[in-house]
Amino acid sequence: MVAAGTVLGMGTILAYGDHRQQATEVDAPESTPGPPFPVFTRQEVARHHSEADRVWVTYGSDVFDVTDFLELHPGGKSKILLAAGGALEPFWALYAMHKQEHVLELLQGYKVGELSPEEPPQPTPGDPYAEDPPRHPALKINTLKPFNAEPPSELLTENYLTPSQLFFKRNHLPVPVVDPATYRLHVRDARGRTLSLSLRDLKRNFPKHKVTATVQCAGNRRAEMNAIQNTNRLGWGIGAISTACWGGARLRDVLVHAGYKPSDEGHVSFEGLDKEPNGTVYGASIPFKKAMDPEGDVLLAYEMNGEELPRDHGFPLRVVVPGIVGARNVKWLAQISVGPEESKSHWQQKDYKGFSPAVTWDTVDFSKAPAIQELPVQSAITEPCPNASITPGELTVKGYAWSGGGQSIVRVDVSLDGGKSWHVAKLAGEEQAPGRAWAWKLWQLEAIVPPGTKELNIVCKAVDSNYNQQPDKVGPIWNILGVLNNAWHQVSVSVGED
Ligand code: HEM
Ligand SMILES: Nc1nc2c(c(=O)[nH]1)N[C@H]1C(S)=C(S)[C@@H](COP(=O)(O)O)O[C@H]1N2
Ligand SMILES: [Mo]
Repeated sequence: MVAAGTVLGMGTILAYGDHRQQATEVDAPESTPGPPFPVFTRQEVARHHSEADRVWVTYGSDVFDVTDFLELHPGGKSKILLAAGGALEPFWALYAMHKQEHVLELLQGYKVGELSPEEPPQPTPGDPYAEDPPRHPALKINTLKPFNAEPPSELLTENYLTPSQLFFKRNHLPVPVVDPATYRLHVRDARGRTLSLSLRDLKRNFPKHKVTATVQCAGNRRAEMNAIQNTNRLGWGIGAISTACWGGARLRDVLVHAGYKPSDEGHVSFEGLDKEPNGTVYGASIPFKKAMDPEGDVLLAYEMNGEELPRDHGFPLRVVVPGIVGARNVKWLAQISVGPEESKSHWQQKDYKGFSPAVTWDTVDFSKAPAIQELPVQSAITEPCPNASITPGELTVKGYAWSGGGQSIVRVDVSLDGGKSWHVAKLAGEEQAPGRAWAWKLWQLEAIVPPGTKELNIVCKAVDSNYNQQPDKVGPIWNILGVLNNAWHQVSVSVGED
């Protein structure tokens, strides 16, 4: 029971001291016999997910009421609240510094009960999603079936490489079950034959290449478009974007092996193993030029953040097309072909295209707009969260910025007054070669909020290496598909008394 607070800042030591005294009065450590704890089900725990209902969490089979610890948490209140009503394990797996004796001891002080033994969940018979993998509870779910979810803003820019479990997930169909031993990638070669490559062939016969690249869905930030006029499509927040270090064979090497030459032309089409009930598979294509470009860094990835590709992200193999819209990064890759035409797939032809705000479902002509490939310059504020209440004094504003096509981010401008005056944020992230800046920059601004301020309207906009900037308003770029929202991101917060 020695000073758990010694690793903490001065301010918190006192608070911890107070708490620990109380804790030793109420709690019954293992050594002290006491009355047995009440028993709760997971459902009962789940009801305690907000301060109003008290905040409960579980660890192992113990239940804790940590409401009184929220303000004392060195990692901040908003982070504990992400685990409210559920288990700490998936969060502490990401923030493993919690697995220290002083943290566990501190937690014991808040014990209020134990979990009742539970029945394992029964799968619904005939559910095509029954084989979907387990997911991290912090993900904000857009739709469960198919699974579409994004990391909460509070965690999105905590790491330069998004932990794979928190990486946004955008599935159009159930996650296919693939046996890596019998898996084969089929490549239509230059002479019209089909090459069949095992995972081992891909790993052994082609050099392994690693690329840090950001993937962004064209629908990122659609919620802001839906607020103007509903598109009735997934209301993504600012989190349909994430960054990973991908490892795999270069697509270029595989195409050369299949007899293609850099002077060839056309499109490279990809098909996934995920199927609609009628047998239609997910598909998309990219220009042959991008696929063959020695500086294009297009990968057939079998690794994500140094580990085997997770099932949600395309196990055992996916395409990673740096700088290009997420939709072309085909997961669970089954087949590659080269031809004069783009992929015939619905997702290449009838989706993921940009239109004028004037175009309606009655007037839309999909043949008139090019398929989205490189995405425009983008940025968003991840901290503070919208409608947060802050205090005067020091304020840290955080976010991400990224541009498509390998353009780097040269600057992020941040305003605290809705765009009247501006500050330049500090950028952080991997330095990547010009034209090959595939990964985002995280940015941060330290500002002072003067006393007497009532509210802040925080705005950010990024500038890429082509000096392209984000448009100021969402309205004029609204479109029926709700794609390509890269307007200035705005977050309003109220400022309370210090
Ligand atoms: C009741 C649950 C929790 C308790 C008792 C707790 C306790 C603590 C303690 C004692 C520390 C300081 C550790 C040290 O420096 O040795 C800490 C740090 C931290 N915690 Fe938690 N934590 C809880 C839940 C969470 C959750 C759910 C998250 C994330 C979603 C989280 C994120 C963090 C982070 C990011 C830090 C590092 C802060 C910094 O170093 O700036 N914690 N926590
Ligand atoms: N086979 C297959 N590939 C796919 C998809 C899919 O549904 N099936 N979704 C696409 C879309 S729209 C996006 S934005 C990215 C998302 O990748 P992630 O889930 O790894 O974040 O995968 C793309 N590749
Ligand atoms: Mo997407």
